[in-house]
Amino acid sequence: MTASPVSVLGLGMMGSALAAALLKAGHPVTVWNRSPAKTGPLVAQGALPAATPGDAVAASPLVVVCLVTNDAVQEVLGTLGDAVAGRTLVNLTNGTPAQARELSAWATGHRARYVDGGIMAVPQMIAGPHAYVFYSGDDQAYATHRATLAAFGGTTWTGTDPGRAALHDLALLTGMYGMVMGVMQAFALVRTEGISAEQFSELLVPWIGAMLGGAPEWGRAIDTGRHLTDVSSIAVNQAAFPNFLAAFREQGVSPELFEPFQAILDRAITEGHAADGLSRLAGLLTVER
Ligand code: FVH
Repeated sequence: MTASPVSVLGLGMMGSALAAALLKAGHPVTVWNRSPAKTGPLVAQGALPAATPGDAVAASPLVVVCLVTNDAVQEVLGTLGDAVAGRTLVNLTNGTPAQARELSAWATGHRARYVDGGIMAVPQMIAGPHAYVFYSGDDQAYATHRATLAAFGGTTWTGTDPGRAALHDLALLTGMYGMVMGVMQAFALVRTEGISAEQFSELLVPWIGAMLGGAPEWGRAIDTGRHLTDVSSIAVNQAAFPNFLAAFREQGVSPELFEPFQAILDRAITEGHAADGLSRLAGLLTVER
């Protein structure tokens, strides 16, 4: 059976990796990029270049979009109008749940099917064993094209609400950025005394891994609303935290990433949660919308 044609809009680092994976899986691939020079390497691998986004969309029933931001996606899709009718758009651009829902409504209004996605991989990981993508939106379109999308890596369906994939993507990346902030602060701190960051990472990696092992327990506490702890209370953390901010200042390291954490620990105490574990913070972070 011939593999079905796919068009890819956007040949940045990620879009190029996606197009290459589709070619490798045997699909006829049409590519479009705002700066045409980026089509060169893909054309050398067998892709067909499209002069306009409209030409690319006309070439395939499945159109994968991977641009820098949602604004860029809106700009490009806005030029297409009804040319998208009958097509399935799979948008793998980073965005918010609300943006995904808006694009889905736009696609429906133009008689296209919409699937949103969140890529859990860097370009070099695409088509490898550890890459996967969250998907949400039109379940029939997803079912039709799932085997094709598997060229990128694992496929994880998160539901028919188009915003669900972005929510999962952003939540996982939020955990990652929290880790990046802590790791960079730790490196900045040890470097003030001439300790090698690479050497220190040998202590940091197992420590963070061990601490992260507590996540399921925090999750259980958050789900059940039972935050009382005999391990590490908010009171003990709030009492110790000024030492961190003081040490950062003494050592010549900016406290700007960590001051907000002191603020929320202080609020937790003020609001009567001294005896609770850190799992209580998730609830305190929930605000009206
Ligand atoms: N790279 C990564 O590690 C992450 C992994 C997880 C997913 N992200 C998201 O993927 C989207 C694309 O990221 P990227 O790495 O491909 O980004 P760039 O290499 O910077 O390529 C950006 C492409 O967007 C095109 N573009 C920008 N503005 C416009 C516009 N106004 N109209 C049309 N196209 C536009 C750009 O075109 P050009 O500059 O080459 O002409 C590139 O094709 C992103 O959401 C990540 O968060 C990647």
